[in-house]
Amino acid sequence: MKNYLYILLLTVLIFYVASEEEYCSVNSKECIKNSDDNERLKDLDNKYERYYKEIKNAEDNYKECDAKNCGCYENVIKQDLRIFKENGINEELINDSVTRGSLYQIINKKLYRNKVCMFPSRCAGIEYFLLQIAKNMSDIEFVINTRDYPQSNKNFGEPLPVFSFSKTSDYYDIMYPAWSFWEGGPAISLYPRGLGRWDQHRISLDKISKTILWDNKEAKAFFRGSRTSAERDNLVLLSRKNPEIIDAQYTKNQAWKSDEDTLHQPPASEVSLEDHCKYKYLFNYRGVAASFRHKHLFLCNSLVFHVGDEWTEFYYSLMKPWIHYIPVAKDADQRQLKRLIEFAKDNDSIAKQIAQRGRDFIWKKLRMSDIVCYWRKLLKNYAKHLTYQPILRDNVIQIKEK
Ligand SMILES: *[C@@H]1O[C@H](CO)[C@@H](O)[C@H](O)[C@H]1NC(C)=O
Ligand SMILES: *[C@@H]1O[C@H](CO)[C@@H](O)[C@H](O)[C@H]1NC(C)=O
Ligand SMILES: CC(=O)N[C@H]1CO[C@H](CO)[C@@H](O)[C@@H]1O
Repeated sequence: MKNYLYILLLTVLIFYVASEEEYCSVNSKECIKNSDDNERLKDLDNKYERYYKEIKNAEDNYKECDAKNCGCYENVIKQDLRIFKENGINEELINDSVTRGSLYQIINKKLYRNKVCMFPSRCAGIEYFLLQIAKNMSDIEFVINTRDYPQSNKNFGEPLPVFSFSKTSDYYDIMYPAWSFWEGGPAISLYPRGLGRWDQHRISLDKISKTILWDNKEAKAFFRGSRTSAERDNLVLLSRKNPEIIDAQYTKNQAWKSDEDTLHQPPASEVSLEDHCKYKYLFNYRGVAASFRHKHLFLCNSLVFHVGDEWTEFYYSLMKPWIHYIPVAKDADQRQLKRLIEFAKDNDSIAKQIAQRGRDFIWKKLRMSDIVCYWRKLLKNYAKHLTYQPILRDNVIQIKEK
């Protein structure tokens, strides 16, 4: 009997969710479907009031950081290392971390690493930067995790000084600039050697953004990516219903077997980063961890809708919702997604301004020189926490410039 009730309740609930659009037009003041134009405008003032307040609030509290000497990111480094401040990092702690990644050493201005790297092109993408700063670094050793997922969970075991490119607030990991700034990013058919060369993408995206100016962009929301997380489903489903304002489709990934893996429709073809710039509104979703798409989208000078705020890279916390991007709750339903897009469409000057600020942040504060600077500052600060003098280990190989 209990089971029966439960199933009945579930059925009603599913029906209710599925028919939400129809329900809301009857009951909700916020729903604009079926209402005449006058009412629609009156409604819009109310429904956007919250967004105006958020923007005003964000602008009142925003302070531009000083990009000189990668100063914007000093607090990120401080915060990540804080947990090791009291007791420092001893050799035992490093030994405990070794299984979580690749052990690197800088000894006598030379760079060394364990013989085996789990993802060689990711290690190469990291070593490109390490080689530049090794020349001016005291003797240190550290463990770099090249997997997507962070390693030192706050709920299990002692804090481990493991470097990871992305994390949530549940992890102690020390963030470092991802390998994909140079090489080893996701390999899709458009980027068969793996996304990398941030220096080159910066320039090509900037060029495109200057040929497709804001007023010439299509006032449409756009997303292309594989179904790495179901968080993306709502936008894709909404796009199927409202193709005139959204083009969000799933592409294949390596695990693709049938249309089921692209939410019961054939996979769409991949779209280059540059071709994203044709659209005014670009959605960024996390993947397994933070998405490598993120920084690229901003350089289109399009408005970024950034979904979820859990997964971060080292530079994310300096970018503020409503200043640099439109924040979207990770569990936003279709109605909420649609409303945010309509807000941007109806308020073009606001949308354009946020897009510009987002672009300016990435263009001026996330340069290749900032990445090198971040690595240097990170390792210099990390070095202060080591409680011992590292010596060259057995089983390491020297990494040399290619
Ligand atoms: C750490 O590991 C190295 C290499 O296995 C070993 O020589 C060293 O004694 C270990 N140090 C500590 C404190 O356990
Ligand atoms: C090397 O480090 C020292 C001390 O931190 C600093 O004074 C010097 O400018 C650095 N040199 C280079 C080339 O970065
Ligand atoms: C600043 C701005 O563009 N505000 C507009 C937002 O959208 C509503 C509804 O279309 C307009 O009334 C505002 O003027």
